[in-house]
Amino acid sequence: MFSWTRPTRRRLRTLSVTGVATAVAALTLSLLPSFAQAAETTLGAAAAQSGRYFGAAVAGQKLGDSAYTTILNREFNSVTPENEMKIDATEPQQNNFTFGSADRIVNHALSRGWQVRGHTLAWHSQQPPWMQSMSGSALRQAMLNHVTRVAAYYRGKVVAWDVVNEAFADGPSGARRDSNLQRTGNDWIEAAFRAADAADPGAKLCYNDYNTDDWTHAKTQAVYNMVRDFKQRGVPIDCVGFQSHFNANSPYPSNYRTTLSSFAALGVDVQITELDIEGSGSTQANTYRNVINDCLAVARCNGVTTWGVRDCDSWRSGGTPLLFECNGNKKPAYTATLEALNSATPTPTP
Ligand code: 9MR
Repeated sequence: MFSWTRPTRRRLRTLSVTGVATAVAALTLSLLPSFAQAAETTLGAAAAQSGRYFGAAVAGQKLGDSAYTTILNREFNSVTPENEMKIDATEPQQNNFTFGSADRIVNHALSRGWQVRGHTLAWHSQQPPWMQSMSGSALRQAMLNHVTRVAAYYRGKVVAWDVVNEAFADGPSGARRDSNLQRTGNDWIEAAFRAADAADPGAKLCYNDYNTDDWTHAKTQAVYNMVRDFKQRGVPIDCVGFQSHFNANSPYPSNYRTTLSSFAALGVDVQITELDIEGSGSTQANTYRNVINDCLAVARCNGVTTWGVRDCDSWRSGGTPLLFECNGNKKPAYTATLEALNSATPTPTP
């Protein structure tokens, strides 16, 4: 008699087989993959088992593509508008706010009971021309007005905002990134967080960045020190987003889990906000599995968003970094991600 039971998951069955040892082994091996997927069959439902969400960056113009929405609607339960909530999209002329493109995505999500991550209120990039040419106190006021108006408009609809995006420099300096916003004064980031808090007290307020995945990097440490300082001084910050765009030049680091847990220990949620991993086959699948397992190991890592749905939807489509082929087929990376999510304990434990 051979009996195999996966220890932690509900709704998994016990396999009992009699017979010669080789036949048992062969049968077991052939059944393992399907048993590993047996708990839930979509990413969103699998993530929900441990109280997490699984999201995708959504491009509004693709909502008319039924091949795209079939996958989106089946697999995901959170969205981040890929470009539609950025400053150039929502305030193309100063004090003239346009929310139509973002609303289309928000309504698609909310009508299905999904979450929305807002991206992003204050950023050096994708500023409309009027803002690019501003400086000093006029720019500071314009930035705060933007944060206030957009966060207030989406009050109650956006679960978490990337209040400030990519404000630190790459490389060994650990310095702030130079930008027109930074030149308004070093306190521009906390000013943006306070404005967002006043406009939408119920939203989780996140700082979001890339190349902050390796715990030893100066940029990671600089963001960590800022978040620790904010928590100590009572600046309203609730979460840190790790974009996690991984490729040969910016590889998944073996200390990623240390990074996530160290930030979480400061008393903030951590979220994987723009995940994509260039590559293919089992190598790519294994890295996706590692990333998901790292998140699952940290109680305050409460969700994952991939930066797009299919490879051809990606900003780096040549690197085939996502979970679905362009024809909609699930990749090995999808299976690895689903298996990892299905292996999580039912609710995050501290
Ligand atoms: O995916 C976005 C792409 O469509 C835009 O052209 C680009 C413009 O800056 O922004 C991309 O999204 C970025 C995100 O807003 C912030 N982190 C890096 C993402 C990839 O460049």
